[in-house]
Amino acid sequence: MKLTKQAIAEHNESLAKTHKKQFDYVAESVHDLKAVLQKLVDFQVAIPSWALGSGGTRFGRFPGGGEPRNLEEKIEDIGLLHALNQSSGAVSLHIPWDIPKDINATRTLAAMHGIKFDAVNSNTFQDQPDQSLSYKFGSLQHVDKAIRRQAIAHNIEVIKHGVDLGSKSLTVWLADGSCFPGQLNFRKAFQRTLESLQEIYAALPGDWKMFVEYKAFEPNFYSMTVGDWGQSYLYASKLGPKAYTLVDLGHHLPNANIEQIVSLLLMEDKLAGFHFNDSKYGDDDLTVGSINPYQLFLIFNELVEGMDARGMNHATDLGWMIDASHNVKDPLEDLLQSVEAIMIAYAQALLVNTKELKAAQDANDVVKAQEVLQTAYRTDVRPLIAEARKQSGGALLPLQLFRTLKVRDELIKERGKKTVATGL
Ligand SMILES: [Mn+2]
Repeated sequence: MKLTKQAIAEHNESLAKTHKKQFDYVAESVHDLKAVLQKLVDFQVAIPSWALGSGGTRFGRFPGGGEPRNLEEKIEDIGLLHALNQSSGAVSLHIPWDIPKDINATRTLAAMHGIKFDAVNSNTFQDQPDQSLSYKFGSLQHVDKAIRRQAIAHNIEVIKHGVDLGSKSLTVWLADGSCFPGQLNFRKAFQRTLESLQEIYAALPGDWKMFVEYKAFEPNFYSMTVGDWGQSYLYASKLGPKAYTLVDLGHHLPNANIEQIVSLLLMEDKLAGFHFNDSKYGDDDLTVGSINPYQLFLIFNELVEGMDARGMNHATDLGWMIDASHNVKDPLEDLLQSVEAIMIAYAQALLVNTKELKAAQDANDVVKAQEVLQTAYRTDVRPLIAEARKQSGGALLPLQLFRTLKVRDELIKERGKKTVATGL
């Protein structure tokens, strides 16, 4: 299905009057409106290739129909999202679930939709049918050198696919760890993992980055070999300047102060970027901003403050990706909501009065500091985001237009009711 410019124009026209009223109201209080809008226009969030189908749990999966059957259809789906919100101009590919069959055709198709290739992701957390050795007891940490070799070779192959596509980074998430006390020598597991990562690091092209993602628990329930930001930071520091720590919002223990982690990693120039999602209990992979939007705002506040302190480009100097799955929602609707939540948090962070905040901090005026932050957080910035979208050719209300045009019904007509996408 292709979304026409005319459909978007008609939708925007029908909402023009209401939008103008709402936009004018909020715009009046925004300092340097033009710059804020431009930052919102520039900001792009990569969509993971594994999130375009219905997600499942180990108990079951309930596909909703019309799911993309191959990489081409996944790129088309992201094209739809991007046409609607103009903020989803990248895809993060998972190998081996989404290996391009014809590189040139894949690149051309993506370019047609204005989609770039963000970080490529390796997978040593499950065994593939054609794989000779098992990752049951880990991959890069494994006691058996032959298994480590296989996992290293896979990561190097992923880099090669990424080079062909024009990606610039490799994300390594390891399920490695142990389920029971005594199963693993922590120190030796760390050393083996480091040595394996060093071999992968050595295969990175000069302008590439390696993102080392951490996770507190699951699938291993006693220890994870890259279990928190400290461990990831250790690997990234020992590996060298091209290695960074990737923060996945769902990969922390409950109540972790993620914004503080982000602030310090950024200060040390070791923050790779994000896997956005939200959670109530653990790695729930829920829609971004659905549970704790204030935390998301506080994270963006640290990002904006920290990136500005280092003179970084908000749009391009860190990796922005969604990593979520949707068990009961239409995946495309969920992704529209997720991108919107990210844009809202970013816009609110751009509105923080940094001068007032600094003055309050220097004066130990705790009440004022809270007021400054919450004034920004409680501003309804949705018309600003809608305006930025309109200026880039997107829809004022992407989700509404998605439903009006009955996009899912069209996709079911094209692809069938029983299609299943590869992914989580
Ligand atoms: Mn992740």
